[in-house]
Amino acid sequence: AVVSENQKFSIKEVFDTFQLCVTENKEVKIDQYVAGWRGLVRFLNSLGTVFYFIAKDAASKIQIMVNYRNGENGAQYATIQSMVKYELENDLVDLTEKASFPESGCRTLLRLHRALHWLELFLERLRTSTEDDKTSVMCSESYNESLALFHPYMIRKASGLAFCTLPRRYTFFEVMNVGTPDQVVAMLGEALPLVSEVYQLTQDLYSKHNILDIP
Ligand code: 1PW
Repeated sequence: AVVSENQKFSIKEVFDTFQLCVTENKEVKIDQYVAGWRGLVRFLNSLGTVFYFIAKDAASKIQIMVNYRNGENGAQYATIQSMVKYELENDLVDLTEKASFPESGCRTLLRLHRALHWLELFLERLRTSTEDDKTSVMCSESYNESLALFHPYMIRKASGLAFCTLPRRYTFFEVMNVGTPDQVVAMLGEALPLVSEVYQLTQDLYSKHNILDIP
């Protein structure tokens, strides 16, 4: 069925897309990964204008990946595994300092990958939270444990300010648009292992090739 653009967003679409990422031999498909991220950016944008700067960076990285997919070597970018192999074998990645390839696929995807870890930690907190827990606290705690470790002071500051504007838990659940709070929690319980698998497969791959620190 054709999904109309103005149909109301549901976070479930995001998780459905991430679920489609993993192939039978445990590779991660870039088209679906990027589609999952597109949904996340829509979600971030629906959280208000302060999230615009966060969404904007993710959106520009999504675009870089889409351009590779549509480019003449697009087939090499079918999965994260094939991309890593292709870019490393052809010396298309700046491994130690920024030089000739400031927008390599490996480097760009690594940024999204790190952000996905934040999302995973945050959603897990959200899932196990109770009514009075503050989304801003859950969000900044998970950020500090993950993505913040890679961000300079100014970005950490700005992110912290953005988190303060997050709606309270109940409203947040409404924006996710999957049903009652109980249904959201149940959905998160099903969806998180999927996000987690995608994260772990990517993490293992990057770790195996020793490219977790691409500048
Ligand atoms: C409500 C929970 C939502 C979680 C979604 C995660 C969105 C992640 C986007 C964070 C971006 C913050 C601002 C941008 C910083 C960039 O400098 C940074 N990008 C990321 C994704 O960390 C690093 O990219 P760069 O500067 O090395 O190209």
